[in-house]
Amino acid sequence: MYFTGQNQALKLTNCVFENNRGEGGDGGGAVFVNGGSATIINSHFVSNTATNGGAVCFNGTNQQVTNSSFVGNVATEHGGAISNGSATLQLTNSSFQGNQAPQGGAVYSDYGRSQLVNSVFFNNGGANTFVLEDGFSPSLAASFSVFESGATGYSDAGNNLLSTVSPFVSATSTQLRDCSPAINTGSNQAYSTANGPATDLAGNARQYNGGVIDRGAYEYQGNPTLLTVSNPAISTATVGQVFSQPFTASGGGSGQYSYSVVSSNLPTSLSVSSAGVLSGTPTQTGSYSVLVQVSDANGCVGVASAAYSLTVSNVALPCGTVVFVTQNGAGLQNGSNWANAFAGTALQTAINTATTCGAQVWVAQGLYKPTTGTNRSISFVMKPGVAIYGGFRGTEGQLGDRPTIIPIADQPSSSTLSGDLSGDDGPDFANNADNSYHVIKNDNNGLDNTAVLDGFVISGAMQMETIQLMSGAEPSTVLAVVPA
Ligand SMILES: [Ca+2]
Ligand SMILES: [Ca+2]
Repeated sequence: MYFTGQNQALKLTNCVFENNRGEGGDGGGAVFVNGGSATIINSHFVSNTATNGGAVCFNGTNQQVTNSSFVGNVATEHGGAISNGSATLQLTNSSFQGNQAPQGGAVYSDYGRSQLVNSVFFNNGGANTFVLEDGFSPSLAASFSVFESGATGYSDAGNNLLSTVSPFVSATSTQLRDCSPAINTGSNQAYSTANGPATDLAGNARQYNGGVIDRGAYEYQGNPTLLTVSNPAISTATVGQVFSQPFTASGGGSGQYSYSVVSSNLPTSLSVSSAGVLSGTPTQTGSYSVLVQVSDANGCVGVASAAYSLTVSNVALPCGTVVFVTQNGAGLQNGSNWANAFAGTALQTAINTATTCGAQVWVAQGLYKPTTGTNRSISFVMKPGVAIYGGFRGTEGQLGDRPTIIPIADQPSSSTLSGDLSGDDGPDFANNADNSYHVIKNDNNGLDNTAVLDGFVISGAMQMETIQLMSGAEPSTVLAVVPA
């Protein structure tokens, strides 16, 4: 069908366009609107082919497509289902499946501005689903719609869903399957604003039992079997203690649930089993999150409505507890003894873990740096009430068992705090440009003589700066080399 005419309008309703072909430079395998405004309602476009706009090519002013379905249309250049060069295109409650084009499997815009609402797209080319031509400021804003995972080219105007499995009953129909995420998740208000008709593409009432409208061209007739996942109620864990909490699925079709992780920053010590249990013995503190999905034997998938958050903390230590650190760490790396010492990269964590009521941090011989990265501004920070002792062999049971510390010989058993972050310092302090400004920096952090550093070699700090020396009430500015 070809339609042109400035300030003229066309309305198509209850039509099927099947196996039409439009060849040549412009396009529209089924419908070519070359000027004017078209309204397409409750229509079905199947297996049409064109150069641009396998089913429909819009060039004109204001276009509307509502309750319509596009399946298996092909463009040899742009827009497998629709090529839009019109001023505005409002797509409401429409479904797109298996449309193909080199650019824009579902919709291509060369300068058109499109709005999608309550619509469903699956298997239209993933990242190629929507293509907007650069340089003509086209736009394509979507809300209350469903896309296959990986679809790009649209701007998210809110309430969109991604699906890894088809929301449709088959590859050739855009009817919704019984567990489709499109069921009862549309916007009644948006449909009303678009003046949508009272019946869907199949002639059924658009709001089944008067409820929430579905996304797509068809309203599901019945009660859906949606799968959902609930996160565990407990959201805290302790370093070194066994943790086990289940995710809980409900709904869906038949068969056994199988759980998997959508996204996660969990440490390797914690994992989610296919039975939906998050378990393990955490070895480090931190805040973690994991988003879990569940599938059933019918291939229905439900994703938790939000990621599960887990905070892992150290057990609160009694006063006077010793926290142990070795260069490589050991065991659970929670600092409880030499066999479970914190790693050297967690020395600051160990200091932070120590309670301020007479705690000690025992550090074995080895090399310790303020950061494993390159930030020269990071330094070790001491803490009031915490004594930090170095020079241990890593086996001692008493403070007095340490090897004799002889500072003047510069050789205790060498727990070295080094600012040489790259490990490349040479003779005459060569290669110091990467070194920490301060290996230890206590900047007005409330220390008193209960904060002790005992038995360390401190080396490799590199800082030239102007500081203000506090001298009574009269600060004076001097240039000084600030020590490590
Ligand atoms: Ca519904
Ligand atoms: Ca260096």
